[in-house]
Amino acid sequence: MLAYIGLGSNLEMPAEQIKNALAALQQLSATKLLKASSLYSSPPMGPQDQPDYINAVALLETALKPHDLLDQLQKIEQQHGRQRKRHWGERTLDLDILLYDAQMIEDERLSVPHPGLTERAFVVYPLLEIAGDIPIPGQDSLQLIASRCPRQGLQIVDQHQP
Ligand code: ROI
Repeated sequence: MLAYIGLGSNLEMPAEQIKNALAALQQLSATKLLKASSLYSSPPMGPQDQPDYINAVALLETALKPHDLLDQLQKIEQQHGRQRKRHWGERTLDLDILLYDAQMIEDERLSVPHPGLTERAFVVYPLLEIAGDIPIPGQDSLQLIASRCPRQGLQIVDQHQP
């Protein structure tokens, strides 16, 4: 199965947090890291009195089922000292399942496709970089979503080295 993961951090050397998280994804059992986007910076969405974020998107090939993958992602967040100070506030590391194959999942733990996927430039543009014009279940194509999504101050900080 193919899963796209969103990564975000705005505490404790965010770029390092993202790179370490990508290394941890590479170590997951029954999983291969197929692609990672560049690192992007953006002003916070939500309360403005917090540092800018670093975001990226990764593509995994995985045999883990969605909820098992979520367990593993939450374990990585904890191992990397996840702190969350307030709702929509600063965090050390955030890992979200954006897409899991063409599945639509809606329960108390998971919303896939991730609901932020259509409005958040820091998800849309990194995803577009590695996925191109993929279909999003229940939504318009990513290209069309991007064409309607302002960049919201999003900038590439670390061009992906192939
Ligand atoms: N804002 C940006 N720019 N990037 C994020 O990853 C991010 N994550 C969040 C909230 C607090 C909504 N704002 C964000 O969870």
